[in-house]
Amino acid sequence: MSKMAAVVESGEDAFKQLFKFYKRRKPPPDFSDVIDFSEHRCTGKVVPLKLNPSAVCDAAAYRVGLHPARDWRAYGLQGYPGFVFISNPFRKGSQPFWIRQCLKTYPQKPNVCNLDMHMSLCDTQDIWQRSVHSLSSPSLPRRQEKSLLERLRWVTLGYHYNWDTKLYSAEHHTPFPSDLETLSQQIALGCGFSDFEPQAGILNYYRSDSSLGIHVDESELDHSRPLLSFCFGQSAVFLLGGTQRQDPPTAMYMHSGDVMVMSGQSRLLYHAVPRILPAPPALLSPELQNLPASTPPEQQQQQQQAPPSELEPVSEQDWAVCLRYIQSSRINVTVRQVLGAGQSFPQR
Ligand SMILES: O=C(O)CCC(=O)C(=O)O
Ligand SMILES: [Mn+2]
Repeated sequence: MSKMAAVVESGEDAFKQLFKFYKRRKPPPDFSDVIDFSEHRCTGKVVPLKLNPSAVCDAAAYRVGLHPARDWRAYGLQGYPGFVFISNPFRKGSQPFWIRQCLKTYPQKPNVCNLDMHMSLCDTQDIWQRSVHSLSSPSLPRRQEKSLLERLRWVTLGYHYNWDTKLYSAEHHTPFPSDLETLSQQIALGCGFSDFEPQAGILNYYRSDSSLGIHVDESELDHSRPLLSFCFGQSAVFLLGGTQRQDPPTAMYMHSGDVMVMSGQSRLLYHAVPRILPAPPALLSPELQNLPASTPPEQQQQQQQAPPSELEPVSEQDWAVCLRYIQSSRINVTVRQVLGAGQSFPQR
């Protein structure tokens, strides 16, 4: 019997126990039951999934940094209909753009972040500018205070999720970023959702000792729409459970660039992130090759031959800050449709 099986059999609440098992530091847990989709092996519960590549135009995918949809490696899990795992569909050199958006652009106003809860508008006006100095100077002595970027835990986009009431509202809304909207729609199209409307986003920023507790995302009013999840930076163990909080979960790794779709019968499953893990170098380093604005002439020529991309180049200075951040942190972006077609918020 594996160590994990012994743990599960010892009590009723299998999810809680496995969460604690993977969160444990000393002694470190046995990770051998964690599914790794990057190994491209369809063993155990893992099944290859046929997506709908003809629904995604190659040029549209290219513009947001994705490979053509026919090259996406998609997997499902037996017992989890509607769950789709796409193993890093991003082209090399495109993750830096999305990482920079998550760290420099999306935390800006009018978006909302955890720092707004206890700081003045003026102090959270430019999180990036106020953090770059300490994050780009590796030789600085040990700092007393963490930079704002290091204290960033979440950002909300579009209909802003209210963490206290667990509700969205018509009143608390700002425009959803159009680049993230386009990226999400390409992924949704490939998964057979032609009318997905990204209306709310939650960005979670994890340090190496962070975790995310067991929960279901049920605040959206239309559960027939998929929930999309994008990962960047360090890896994580993700636990996908059942419709009951105590149902035993399946553990899987999420690496940088991986995309997960929870739809259909898997849209309302319990899930959690018990652990952040160092990314295997082979999975992260090649993905983080930035193609900066000042690319050498021969490479520029190669880029000119490629179709136009909406991804604005990331400057070397910005990338140095992102790289330093991402070397010890993970960013997760979930994109949600809150309202169905023609639906509105109930009157309160
Ligand atoms: O970080 C993750 O992979 C999961 C995030 C999540 O479940 C959420 O934001 O609701
Ligand atoms: Mn969630």
